Amino acid sequence: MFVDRVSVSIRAGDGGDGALSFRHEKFRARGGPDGGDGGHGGNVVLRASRNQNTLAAFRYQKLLQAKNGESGGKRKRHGKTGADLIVDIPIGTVIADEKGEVIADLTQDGQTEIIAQGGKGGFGNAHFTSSTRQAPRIAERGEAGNKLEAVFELKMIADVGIIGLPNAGKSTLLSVISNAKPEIADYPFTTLRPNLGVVDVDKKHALLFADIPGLIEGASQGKGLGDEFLRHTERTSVLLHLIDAYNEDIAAAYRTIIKELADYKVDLSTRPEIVALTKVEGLDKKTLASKIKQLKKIAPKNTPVLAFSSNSGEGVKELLRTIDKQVQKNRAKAERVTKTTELPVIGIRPSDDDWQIQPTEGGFLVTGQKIERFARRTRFGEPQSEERLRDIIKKMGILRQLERQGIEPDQTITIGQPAIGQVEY
Ligand SMILES: Nc1nc2c(ncn2[C@@H]2O[C@H](COP(=O)(O)OP(=O)(O)OP(=O)(O)O)[C@@H](O)[C@H]2O)c(=O)[nH]1
Ligand SMILES: [Mg+2]
Repeated sequence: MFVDRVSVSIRAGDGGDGALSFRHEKFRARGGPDGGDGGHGGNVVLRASRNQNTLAAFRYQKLLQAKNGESGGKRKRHGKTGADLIVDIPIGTVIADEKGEVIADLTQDGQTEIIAQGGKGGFGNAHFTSSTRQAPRIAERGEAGNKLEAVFELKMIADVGIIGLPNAGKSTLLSVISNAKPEIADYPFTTLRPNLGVVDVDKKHALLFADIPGLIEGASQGKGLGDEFLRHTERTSVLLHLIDAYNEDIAAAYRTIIKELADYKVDLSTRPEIVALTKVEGLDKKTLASKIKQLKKIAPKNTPVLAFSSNSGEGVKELLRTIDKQVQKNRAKAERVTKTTELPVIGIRPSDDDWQIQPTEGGFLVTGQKIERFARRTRFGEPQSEERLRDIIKKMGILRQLERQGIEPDQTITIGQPAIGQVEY
């Protein structure tokens, strides 16, 4: 199991401001209010996709930002809604907030989750006309979109484990079929830690390959680099066993690895395997055919035995096709066995409507998601806007509580910490 972990900044779009404007009419000094509403900000949406296998993309794209809504205009013109940002992530990605609390856990292909909500657009003053208020000077500010610092974590299980003796050409294969750039050299134990690579089999799907450090005889007793790395292949669908075609005794090479697989703490020698000879670009057909025949004899029945060259590219496509077929077959089998999927863990967030009050020097401090949201939409200093906020404070039942706690006529109500704004009681 590999753990891929990235931290990502997430910014939903801000809502556009509502417009404050009055109609201009030819024969009237001042027409009615016609300020349009601001557009809503876009959401940041995560979507689980089977086409994504790693979080590698987020090492380069650390900021996920949806579009802001546009401001409203004259003549009741609505501001344009900000587009959502839809981000594909691998199935099985767990998303946590800065405190480490899990906020989403995407377990199924196509499942989506709004991870950051766009801010609502502010109402323009046209919205606030009423029989008693014919020239409203209230226009709301757009709400800020949600912002958060998130950690994406993916526990990855490779589909294919590339194994073999040192120098077999494992890393070279990974480098030609995937986006990985492993170190390659003509001495043993070049690879000291597994390399991962995503291989696009076709436009629709990709496979995750793990290039495992070379094994030698006695690896299970700690020889060479030991066999600890085989743990990464415990749950792979297929083992791709590579053998250097120029090895003097390919049968012995094959058996050495199989023995080490058998001696690993769980017997891996019975796992589905594909055997492939490497570096075959210079071999004549006859020699190659006899080598393949030799391996077919000793490998378990129905084990595909192929040959390819990373240098010339011959046989690579067919190898990938064979691997893909095997992976799909084994996956289908595995799915039938483990139908008991775990329940997704979704963090419980406090209700938006909650609010708290506490006394301050000149009055009271009110905090809470919803009330703070309204405060952010308010243009402080505009009497009518403040009046409206006071109305909301009353409607939410906050005022009653303030009165119970003994708010005095000359005191102020501060909203948010740090303060977003203040209104008089
Ligand atoms: N001629 C030829 N040489 C190859 C081919 N593939 C790999 N090689 C060479 O074989 C040597 C070993 O390749 P690596 O990919 O590093 O082998 P490895 O199996 O990853 O080796 P370790 O990491 O040490 O276990 C390098 O010198 C490669 O250039 C091939 O298709 N043809
Ligand atoms: Mg290597």
